[in-house]
Amino acid sequence: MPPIKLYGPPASSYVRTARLVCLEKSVPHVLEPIELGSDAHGERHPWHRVPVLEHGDVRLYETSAIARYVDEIGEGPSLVPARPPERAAMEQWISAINSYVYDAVVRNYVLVYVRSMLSKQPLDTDAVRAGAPKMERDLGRLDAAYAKRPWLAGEALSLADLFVAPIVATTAMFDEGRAALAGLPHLRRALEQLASRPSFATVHANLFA
Ligand SMILES: N[C@@H](CCC(=O)N[C@@H](CS)C(=O)NCC(=O)O)C(=O)O
Repeated sequence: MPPIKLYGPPASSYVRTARLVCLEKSVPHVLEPIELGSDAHGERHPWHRVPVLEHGDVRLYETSAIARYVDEIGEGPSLVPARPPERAAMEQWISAINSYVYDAVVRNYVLVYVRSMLSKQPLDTDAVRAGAPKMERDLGRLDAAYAKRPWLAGEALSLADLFVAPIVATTAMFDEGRAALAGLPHLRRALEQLASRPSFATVHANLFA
C-alpha cells in the first residue's frame, strides 16, 4: 500500500489522532507540511483545518472520517466496536470531543501556552486563568467516563480513546493541567494505558522541538 499523506503540523492534536490510528493499524503514512490558511490549504480543506488526508485518489478532511478510513484499510482488529451500544458510545465521545472538549481544553487552555512557546512571547496568564476552569471541568467529565469502564467505549481501545490521548497528553505538560490530572485517577490510568503503546511514543517524540 502506498503511504497515506497527512497534511498538518505534528503537534496538532487532531493530526496526532490521525497518526495514532495509522500506527495502530500499521498503515504507512508520511507527514506533509502545509502553510495554514494559505490558498493551497483552502483547496485541500475549505475550512482551513488540519489534518487532511491524501491516498491515491482519496482526499479527506475531518479527523473522524480520516480515522474511519484508516481503520478500514488497515490491519488487525478494528478500532470501531462491533456491537451497536459500544459503537454508539464511541461516536458519542468523538462528537463530544469535537464539539465541546477540544474548545474547552485545547483552544482555550493548551493553545495559550503553545502560542507563547512558539512566539517566545510572555505567557498570557489572564488567558490561562480564564481557560483553566473549563479545562478542569472537561477533564473531570472524561475521568468520570473512564471510571465506568477500561476504555471510553467499553472493554477495548477504540478510535474515541485516540482522540483523547493527544489532548490529555498535552494538557498534562502545563501546570494547571498537571494539577487537574493529579486529582483524576481514572483519566490518569487511561493516559498511562495509552502512553504505554508504541504508537503514543512515536507521535509524542519531540513534540514542540
Ligand atoms: N473538526 C476538525 C477539527 C480540526 C482542527 O480544528 N484542527 C486544528 C488543529 S488541532 C486546526 O486546524 N486549527 C487551525 C485553526 O483553527 O485555524 C477535525 O475533526 O479534523
